[in-house]
Amino acid sequence: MAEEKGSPSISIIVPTYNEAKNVQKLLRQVHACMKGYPYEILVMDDNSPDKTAMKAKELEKKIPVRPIIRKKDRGLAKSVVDGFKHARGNFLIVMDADLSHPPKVLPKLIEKQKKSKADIVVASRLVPGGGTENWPRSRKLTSYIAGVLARPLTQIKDPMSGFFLFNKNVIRNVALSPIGYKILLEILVKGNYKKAVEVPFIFRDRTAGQSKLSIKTNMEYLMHLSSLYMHKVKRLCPELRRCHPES
Ligand SMILES: Nc1nc2c(ncn2[C@@H]2O[C@H](COP(=O)(O)OP(=O)(O)OP(=O)(O)O)[C@@H](O)[C@H]2O)c(=O)[nH]1
Ligand SMILES: [Mg+2]
Repeated sequence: MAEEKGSPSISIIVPTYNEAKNVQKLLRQVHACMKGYPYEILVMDDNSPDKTAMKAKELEKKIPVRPIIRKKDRGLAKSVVDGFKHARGNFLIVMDADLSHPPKVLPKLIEKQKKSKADIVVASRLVPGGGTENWPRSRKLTSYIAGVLARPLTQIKDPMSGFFLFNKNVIRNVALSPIGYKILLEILVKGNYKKAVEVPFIFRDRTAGQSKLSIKTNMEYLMHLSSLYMHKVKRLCPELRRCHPES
């Protein structure tokens, strides 16, 4: 990826599974919103049967997109972490493919980082101006409970967001062991950074394709949460770390 003078390069990482109906629309919108920024998009596809990666590849000549097909160790957070390894940018952005994360927020994340010099900028549903559109009460409740359970781990109001930007140095030499969906929470708990900030955005429900959220996702979240609490406790108690140095 060509790097323009004075401005860092950005890698946008998009995990996909069966997003053939959304991926080209997303790529076009991202490209329009990223005008003037040196960037690349990595479509991290878990070998979708609907050929999402092929759809992305069709735009390769017009848009700086690299579709990467993954056949092993599938999963949302795992594919995102794999994307971190392939990324060439100094700043990494993670966003969903289903247009729930509006591409017009991308420049806001980038400009906020430049202004605040934050290491992490989270697109947040839970700061003034942010929110969700058309969520049923059950989903609001699950999301609320998930947020409450994570509160002691971070100051960030929306650590469940799947839409965020961070400096690659934050995860340098950090062993990420993602389970399920919530990779931002793991980065906030394990990463090396001084400043994390939030910018508001409205999460819109997908209009095409299907959600991959399931009961299993919620169970995985609880497992993930307990391992992050253990990590935090060991950081605070060196004695425990000496007994269990592996984590
Ligand atoms: N690579 C990969 N991507 C996935 C996997 N599961 C989901 N994704 C992608 O991760 C993003 C978020 O998944 P969604 O199913 O939209 O989850 P959600 O946004 O929490 O739920 P909805 O509001 O129902 O859309 C989308 O871009 C999906 O295509 C997976 O197992 N592997
Ligand atoms: Mg979605």
